[in-house]
Amino acid sequence: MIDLYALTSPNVQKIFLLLEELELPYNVKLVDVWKGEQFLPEFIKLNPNAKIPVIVDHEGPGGKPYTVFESGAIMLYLAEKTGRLMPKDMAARYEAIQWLMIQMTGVGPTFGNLTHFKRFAPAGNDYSVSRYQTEARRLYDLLETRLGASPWLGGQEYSIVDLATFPWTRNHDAHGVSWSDHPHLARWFGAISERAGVKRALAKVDAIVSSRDTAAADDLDRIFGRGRYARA
Ligand SMILES: N[C@@H](CCC(=O)N[C@@H](CS)C(=O)NCC(=O)O)C(=O)O
Repeated sequence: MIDLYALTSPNVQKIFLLLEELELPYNVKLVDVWKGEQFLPEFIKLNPNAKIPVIVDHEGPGGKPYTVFESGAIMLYLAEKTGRLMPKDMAARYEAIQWLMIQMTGVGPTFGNLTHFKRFAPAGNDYSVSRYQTEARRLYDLLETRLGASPWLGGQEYSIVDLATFPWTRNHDAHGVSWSDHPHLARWFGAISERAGVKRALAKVDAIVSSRDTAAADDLDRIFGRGRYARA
């Protein structure tokens, strides 16, 4: 059995998607990051970086419990554990890993910062909005070009790379990007959306009640490292 420490954000959605796709049994343990539960000592023991997602695999290597944090590492771990959703051939596998790294280091941080500056930051951050909007558009175009040359983001096979990137593209409208001028992304997004495991995962995420929209000013200051929490 696997424990998944989670709430609703895209990095967490990735792991719901993967666990459902792999049909592995798991328990969801909610960590309300909007209330600061990621900073509780018992959670820091699981992830010193104080972020979700985290998994605890009670049948880890050697039959012992094993904890994994960082969504990309969790996906690689579950792919290796099951022998699924990553190419077996080394060259193909490293091609996929390169695109996984683009999601982890480019798509996730850029789209996340774009949402932050558009939705949560006080007004007057035009430079930041412009910087992240421009980089987000560049990354959408990169994914479009990739999917024009390859059926899936990782290469010839559907893989964890598709499941890692998909949740970040669900907000493409809010990112100011339309599928009408990204036909390859539209084809890819539609195909993933139709998968049974993806539908099950998104239904589970939708059923989780997050306190994001009701968070108090101090809760927002804590998660965003501002106000009395700022260290600048
Ligand atoms: N690189 C990490 C990022 C994880 C992350 O940013 N998690 C967010 C939710 S999506 C979180 O826990 N935020 C709480 C905080 O920053 O205090 C991963 O991919 O797992």
